[in-house]
Amino acid sequence: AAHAWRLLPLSGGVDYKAVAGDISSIIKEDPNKGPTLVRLSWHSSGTYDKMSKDGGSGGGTIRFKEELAHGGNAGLGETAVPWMEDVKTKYGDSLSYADLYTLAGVVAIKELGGPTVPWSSGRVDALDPSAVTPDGRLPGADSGPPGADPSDAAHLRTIFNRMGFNDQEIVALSGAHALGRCHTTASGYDGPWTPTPTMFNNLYFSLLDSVKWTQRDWKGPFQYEDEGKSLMMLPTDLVLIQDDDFKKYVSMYAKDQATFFADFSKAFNKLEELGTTGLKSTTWA
Ligand code: CCH
Repeated sequence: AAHAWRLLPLSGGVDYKAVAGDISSIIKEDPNKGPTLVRLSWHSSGTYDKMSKDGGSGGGTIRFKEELAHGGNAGLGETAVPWMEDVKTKYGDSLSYADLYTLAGVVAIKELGGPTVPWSSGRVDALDPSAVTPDGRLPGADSGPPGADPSDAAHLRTIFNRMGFNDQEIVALSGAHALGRCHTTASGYDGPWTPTPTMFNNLYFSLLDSVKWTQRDWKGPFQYEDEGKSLMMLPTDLVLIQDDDFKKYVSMYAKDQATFFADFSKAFNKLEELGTTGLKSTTWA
């Protein structure tokens, strides 16, 4: 009995290494789930507004149908959100959805070969959808030729400055499009950005910088394709090489994967902590 405390789980009742292990198993079984979990994690956080100080990952509100109905979240209610339910059930009330969704993103990034992004626990779920922010806070990839609103540099800056990110952080975060793909059943866009969509690397930047991107001729929304017609870019991706202040970071990350990993790690950690209070730095890997 003198040493009974040793049996207590760490960090307020949840063994986050075990939770991370359960998330890893889901990704190992189907690596294509990893990128979608990264998207869940980012969308759960990307609603933050630094002026009104609402939104962000803190309340885990992306689980509510009201938030999943937002245009930018198309597909997540049928994929990443239900994929996390068994993990949530296993740990019960001691694990918040808000912690689970943010942890899923950093676990997926590491599992797919990326950096170990620092992560903190302690988010407390909102109990009802009243904390869901209005639709329109996530970036729109909207179709249109260069310069068309809202697929322009000003749109990206408006959205990301509202969260508190500068040009360099916007470009670093965008490198997550090394992972995954667009689904016609979700956003309406189609295809992967890189030939290795389950590997976290700096290929998004080198492809953006070196490939000749042309408008795809198809019935779907305006998007770009490469000459081989196997890769894609969104109008908002191309903005990163059309705007000189963005482009200098694209060129830098295309040449230097280590700097990309370091900068991405800092920016993603910041993203996952927007709109939170009282977090505790947590060893998860
Ligand atoms: Fe993204 N993203 N994203 N994205 N995104 C899509 C998919 C992924 C935009 C639009 C889209 C970030 C920034 C932007 C991921 C991570 C990040 C899709 C396809 C669209 C559209 C969704 C579908 O059809 O399934 C736009 C616009 C921006 C503007 O900045 C940032 C920042 C991140 C993370 C840090 C990942 C990962 C995916 C792949 C998801 C999957 O299911 O494969």
